[in-house]
Amino acid sequence: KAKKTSQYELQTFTGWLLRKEQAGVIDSELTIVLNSIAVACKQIASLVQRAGISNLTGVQGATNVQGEDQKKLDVISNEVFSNCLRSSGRTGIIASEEEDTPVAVEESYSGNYVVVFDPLDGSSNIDAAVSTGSIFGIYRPTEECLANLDDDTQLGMVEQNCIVNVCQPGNNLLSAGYCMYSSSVILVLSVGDGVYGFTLDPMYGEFILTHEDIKIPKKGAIYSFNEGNYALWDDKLKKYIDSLKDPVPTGKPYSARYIGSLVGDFHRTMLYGGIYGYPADKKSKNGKLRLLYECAPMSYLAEQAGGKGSDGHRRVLDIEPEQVHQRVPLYVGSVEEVEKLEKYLAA
Ligand code: AHM
Ligand code: MG
Repeated sequence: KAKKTSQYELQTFTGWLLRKEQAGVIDSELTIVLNSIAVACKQIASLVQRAGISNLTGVQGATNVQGEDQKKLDVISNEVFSNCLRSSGRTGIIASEEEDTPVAVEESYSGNYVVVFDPLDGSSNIDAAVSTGSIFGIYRPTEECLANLDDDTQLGMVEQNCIVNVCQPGNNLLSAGYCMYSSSVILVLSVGDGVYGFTLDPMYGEFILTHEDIKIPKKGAIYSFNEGNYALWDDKLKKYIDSLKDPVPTGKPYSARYIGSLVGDFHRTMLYGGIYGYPADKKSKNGKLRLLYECAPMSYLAEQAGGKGSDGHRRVLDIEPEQVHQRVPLYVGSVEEVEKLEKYLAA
């Protein structure tokens, strides 16, 4: 007999995590890390919402390792994220878009996880109060106790005479997700058994389960690319984009939607279907988005939701990163849309 549910029964994120733990999907350590990420997201959400009032718009005056202007909120969000992970006592290494190299968390706990994140993605939107988001991925440290410790490439962190490998392929992800700061604040994540979405209830201050087992529609007539770069794209990609605007054979061309905020554009793609793309072009040979903390987490979520993430030729999750801030082209969304694009690029 089905259990009668009360209209007042809410599933909070914490309650959901505990159920996943009871079911053996995640362990208690990962529960703590995910909880601390949710706390960081709540804190960033409130900073973003009050940015105009608290004088947190505008640039900080510094550039990050990738030469990009850091917004005040980029720097603060990075600190918030790092602090929450640090105080969880379960994270050993963190790698962030805003840090030059991976950072070891020196606490009494050695920490079981490597967390990669972009604390405030799409921050160019902040000053206009348009959507932004945080993106994260969680790995188990693969300790390779290499003899040669002179290796100071960005491949890993030297810790206790071991190289803890931060640069792992998306295939190794234990969990990934994002939090979108928009008309509502939504935390979307996967722990390897589908994708779940939680909306922040401003009255309770809790993330409440609102999107159970999200599945990306198999196809969707929306494309999300920065078409301002059209002249810099290669001919195969131009042909693909041109085909989407051709009303033959369906009678209706595709719709263009582009916020310029990966989390917002990806979230819409998850719910409505379609394709999001950030291609390579004549100026940016590998595109703009970072493999470790942007492309791999989004591709993992897409696959968990029955969609696809590709660099145009291969699965993003199969790509072995060589550098922390490595960029790759990204095409992600509905299976049929991503496959259609791959066919054009392979032609
Ligand atoms: P950021 O990490 O510096 O914020 O850059 C990533 C953002 C993505 O959110 C978005 O998809 C893309 O950059 C937009 O770039 P562009 O302005 O070139 O279209
Ligand atoms: Mg980013």
